[in-house]
Amino acid sequence: MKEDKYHLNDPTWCRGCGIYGLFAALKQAAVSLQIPPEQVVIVTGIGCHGRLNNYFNSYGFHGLHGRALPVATGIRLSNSSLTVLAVSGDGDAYSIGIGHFIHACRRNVNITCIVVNNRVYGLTQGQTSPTSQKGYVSVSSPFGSKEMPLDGPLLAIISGATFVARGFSGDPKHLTSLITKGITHNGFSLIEVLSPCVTHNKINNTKWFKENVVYMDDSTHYRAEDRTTALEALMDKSKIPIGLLYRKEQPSFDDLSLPSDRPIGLLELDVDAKKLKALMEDFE
Ligand SMILES: Cc1ncc(C[n+]2csc(CCOP(=O)(O)OP(=O)(O)O)c2C)c(N)n1
Ligand code: SF4
Repeated sequence: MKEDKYHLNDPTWCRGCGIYGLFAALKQAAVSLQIPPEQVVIVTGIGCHGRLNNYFNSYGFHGLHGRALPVATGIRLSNSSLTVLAVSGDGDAYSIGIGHFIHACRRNVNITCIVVNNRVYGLTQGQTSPTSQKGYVSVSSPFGSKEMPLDGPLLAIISGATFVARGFSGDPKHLTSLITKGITHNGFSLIEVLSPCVTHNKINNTKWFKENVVYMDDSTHYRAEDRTTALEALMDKSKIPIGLLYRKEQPSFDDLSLPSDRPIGLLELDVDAKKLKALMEDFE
C-alpha cells in the first residue's frame, strides 16, 4: 500500500499559492526578531489566508469574516506584552471588513495587519473582489467588473496609518524585511502582500506581478517619510509600487491610553458584586 505522506499540520493551500511565500516570510521575521512563540498571537479572517494560524507555532484565533482587526485590537489592548498580527484577505479586509480597517488605521494601536491581496475571493471559488481590476471576468462578474479597484495602502495612508508597506509573496526575502520593520514599528502597521491565487486568478499570476511591480526602495528620490510622495506614487497606476511606502513616528494608541506598569488584562478589577447584580437586573 502507498504510504500516506500527508500530515494533519501540513498546509492545504493549492500548490503554487502565494500564501506559501508569506508563510515563509512571516516565520523568518519571527525568527530574526527572536520572538518566543508564546508571545505571538495571529488573528485571521475567513478565507484561504485564514488557515495560516493553524500552521504557525504561536497562539492563534480564526475568527469571523472581516473581523480580524477588532479581535487583534482587543487582544493587544488587554495584554500589551504580546506581538499581535491580524492576517486578512483583500475580501476580508477591504470588503466586509472595510469599516474596521479604516478605524484601525486611524486608531494606531500597536498591531501589524497583513492583507493577502490575490485580487479575488479565493476560498469561495474566485468571485470578483474589491481589488480585482476593471473588466475582470469571474463567476460574479461574467461581463467584466464595472468597478474601480480599491487601493488598500492608499486608503490606509489617507486614513492615518503610520506604517504602510507592500510586498510580493514571490520575493519572500524582501517581504521578511517589511514584516520585521512593521512588527517593530510603534503603532499600527499595514503590510499588503501581493499574492497570486493560481487556481482562480489566471490574469494576475506570478509573471504578471513580476512585470508590474516597482521597488520603491531602489529609488534614491523616494522618501517614505513624505506623505505627498507616497500618495503620488500610489496614485500613479502605471505600475504597482512595493516596499516601505510610508512611515511616520507618533505615539501609539497604547502609549496614550494604557497603564505602563502591567497589561490591563492582569489588573485586579474591584467588582462590587451588589452594584453589578443591580446593573444586571436593570437589563433583565
Ligand atoms: C459574514 C460572511 N459573509 C460571507 C462569507 C463567505 N466568505 C467566506 S471567505 C469569503 C471571501 C474570501 O476572500 P478573501 O478575504 O479575499 O480571502 P482569500 O480566500 O482570497 O484568502 C467569503 C465571501 C462568510 N464566511 N461570512
Ligand atoms: S484557491 Fe487560490 S488563494 Fe486559495 S489556496 Fe488555492 S491558490 Fe491559494
